[in-house]
Amino acid sequence: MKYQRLIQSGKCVAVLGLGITGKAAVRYCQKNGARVVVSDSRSSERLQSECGQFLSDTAVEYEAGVHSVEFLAQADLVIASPGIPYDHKVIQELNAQGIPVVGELAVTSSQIDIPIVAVTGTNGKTTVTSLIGEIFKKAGRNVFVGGNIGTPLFEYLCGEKSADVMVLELSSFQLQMVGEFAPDVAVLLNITPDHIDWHGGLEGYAQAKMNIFRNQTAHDTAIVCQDDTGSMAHVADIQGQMLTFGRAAKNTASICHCAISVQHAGSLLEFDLSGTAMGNHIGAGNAAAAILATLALHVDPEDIRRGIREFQPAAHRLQWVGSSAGVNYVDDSKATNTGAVIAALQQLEGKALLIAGGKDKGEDYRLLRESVELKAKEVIVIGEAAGKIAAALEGCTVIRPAESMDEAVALATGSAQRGDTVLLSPACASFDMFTSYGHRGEVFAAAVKKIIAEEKTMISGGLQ
Ligand code: UMA
Repeated sequence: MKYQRLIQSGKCVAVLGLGITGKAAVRYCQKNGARVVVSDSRSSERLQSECGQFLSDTAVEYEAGVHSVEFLAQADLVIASPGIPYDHKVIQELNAQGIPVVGELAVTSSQIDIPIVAVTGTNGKTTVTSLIGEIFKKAGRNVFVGGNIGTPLFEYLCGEKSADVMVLELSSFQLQMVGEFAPDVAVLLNITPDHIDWHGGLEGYAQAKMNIFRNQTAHDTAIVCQDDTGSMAHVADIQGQMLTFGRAAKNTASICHCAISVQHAGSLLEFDLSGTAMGNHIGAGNAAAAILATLALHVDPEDIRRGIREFQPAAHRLQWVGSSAGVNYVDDSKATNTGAVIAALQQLEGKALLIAGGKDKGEDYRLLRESVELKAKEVIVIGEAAGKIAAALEGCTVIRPAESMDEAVALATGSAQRGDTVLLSPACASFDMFTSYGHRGEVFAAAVKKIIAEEKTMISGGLQ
């Protein structure tokens, strides 16, 4: 409520950053009668070319290429996009002047009167968020699925608001400024190093993640993974009812291969994942989290089983893209941190030809050494971080550089043998060579298809 009174007629709201969140924030604030101004770090030309239509449709006053205190101080409230570091100089200066700078969750949470499931973690959050959404749909619920997965909460609040339950994927960026946000069910999947440069260290990153539980009370549910040391090191302050999942039998949801046993309301529920997309080492943990979250909101176990059975995970997450001569090609372009790469390597059967690299996010690639030694026959390094990764993995396995994705796939294919997997799992952001991780995955898939087609041509040529 605190910030809502600053978003109305007679008030001015400044929106920092005109990306997906920023645009939705502008619409939301204008709908509520506030005057809105925008500040974006892009040059005036770029902002005009990328957002010209939006700027003229909304007729907002804006500054480009800079975030200046002089411009922003006209506002009663500043809404910052998630990608803007909370320790940005301008945010500190505005705070010093008593102008509140907040994130989307802090502004919107008081406007939501339906149950909220919030999901965070370094890896798996998009899959778990989508799976929970799918289960609610199977249970006949009208569910809004949003947050970091794509649709901002501001956008939901500008629309029909017809959902009866909400599932939000939340990044550490979004959790940085939560205000009074208190989800009914909060899920923390794991904490391993990611966005370290942005948060100034692992502890800062972990603290942001733990904000998902910060405003919960004993009536709320907190779900954590007992097997994840990064999460368990931080659970002492959790106020909600804590449910755990993991390999040990003592967990609320205990995982044994492809089966999950759940202690629920005095009885034991069994979930068999075999034959489903979740029927593997990583999938089982994600399914366990989704089962606990949906049971907490009273979904029928049969609807949960149906949701899991029919669930198809999103693209670029350990996505099989083809095979040739007994070699599998797997696109895990979404793996933009070391934890995700380790998880991918653990999950693979056989050996991997790992393609890694891209734009460095300040990761310590030495964390990959153990998994690489165990599972990777070779690492092909690409992009800006190629040298840093090669140095960190020196002595673990064969390391070879490649200039392009085509070359990386060709090198990996040349070394692969029957039963091996060529795995794109970069541990880095994509922006040095590609427009997004999705684009990187598509370029990988195109290179794979080209190689498979060439191999087929060679085989049929040889048979003639
Ligand atoms: N900008 C500035 N000043 C800065 C930095 C950025 O003005 O100092 C401007 C940029 O010009 C840009 C805009 O801010 O136009 C971008 O805003 P943003 O980076 O906050 O991103 P949005 O477009 O609002 O998208 C965000 C999430 N992006 C990030 O957190 C980086 C999207 O997650 C999310 O889908 C969307 O909100 C809706 O909730 C993407 C992501 O990469 C998928 N997330 C990271 C991840 O998953 O690892 C956290």
